[in-house]
Amino acid sequence: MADDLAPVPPATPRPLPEPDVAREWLATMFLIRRFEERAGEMYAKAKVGGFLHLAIGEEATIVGAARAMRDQDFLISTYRSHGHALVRGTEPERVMAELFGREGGLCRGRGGSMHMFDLERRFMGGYGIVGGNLPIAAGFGLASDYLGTGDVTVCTFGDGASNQGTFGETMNLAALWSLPVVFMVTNNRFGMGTAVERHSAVTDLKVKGESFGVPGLECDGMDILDTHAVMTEALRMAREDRRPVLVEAETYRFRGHSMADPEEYRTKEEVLRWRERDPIDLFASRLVEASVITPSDREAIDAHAQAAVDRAVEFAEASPFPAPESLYDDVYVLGRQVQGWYSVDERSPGVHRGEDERAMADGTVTGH
Ligand SMILES: Cc1ncc(C[n+]2csc(CCOP(=O)(O)OP(=O)(O)O)c2C)c(N)n1
Ligand SMILES: [Mg+2]
Repeated sequence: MADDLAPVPPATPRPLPEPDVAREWLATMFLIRRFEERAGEMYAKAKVGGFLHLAIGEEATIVGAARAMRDQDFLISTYRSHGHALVRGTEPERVMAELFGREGGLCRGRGGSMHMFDLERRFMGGYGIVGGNLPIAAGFGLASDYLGTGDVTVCTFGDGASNQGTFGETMNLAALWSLPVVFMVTNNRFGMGTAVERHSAVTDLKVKGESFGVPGLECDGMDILDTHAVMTEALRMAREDRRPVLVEAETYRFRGHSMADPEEYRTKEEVLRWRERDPIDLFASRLVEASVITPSDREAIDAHAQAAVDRAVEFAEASPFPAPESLYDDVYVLGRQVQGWYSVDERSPGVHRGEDERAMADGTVTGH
């Protein structure tokens, strides 16, 4: 890959937030980093089944985006989503136990690494299908509009996913229906082993929504301050101007695509060059320079993250596997358990679109 693709820091450094806020951002990036490292170790020890995709190197995109959101906003991501659960406040114990396939996991061990889901914290998953989360995000946006809330959905996906048919379809409807969704393309330079310039005719990914009517912004995804500032503006546009926005975050994953990646498509030197802009080191150094923290505070914050991850592994180890007879629990939806779209009817009085169809489904109306 060419040197000129390395990210350039923003010309004017962004201002720091309040010290307590800055410390929390750093602590959360450390938590994600240490969690991911340990998850990788546990995978190597065969404690984790299925696939495992780590977001090491991408922490600023996760924390910068999530901290620009309100609690009631929706977040939806991909199979690289442990950090998205953690940043929304899901306990590391439950995320680790989910990786281990245990009963104490976030989805009772049913989802595994790729299918985290925490409705209470409005983290809407965890999807294994590349580009599969975009139309779902548009659905959340439509629901927010329909219900008249001010909630915004943030949808993260990769550079590779921007080539999927779902990308164009979703951009079109999101713009046509003015949906309050921020689409964040996490450009980590590769879709598996294929570099962005080999998989996308247009490599300036922020412009890929423009012909559909979705404006694009861009941030330095290695810089949490820049990511947060740009995402704050994107969320404002979605919430106040009622329109979708596409934000390209320039980042890099320091590890392979998944644990099964021999990384033959890039050189060690390239990875090292990007590691010089490690998002955690960049932010921690800035905080030390500004005397917000001391070097020993940094160590303490890191140690705290490591202790949280130790507890998560202990919890996961101690949690039982689901009972074999529970295999089919939560798989089939039976009869009237189906709530689906017509639950909208039950939230407010009066006649709604779809009411007739519901009656038809019940057999109380025979059709028109
Ligand atoms: C529809 C579909 N096609 C292919 C795959 C296999 N696959 C899994 S991840 C991936 C690469 C996606 O790259 P990108 O969107 O850049 O996200 P990243 O993994 O870099 O975060 C592919 C091709 C899949 N999961 N779903
Ligand atoms: Mg990618």
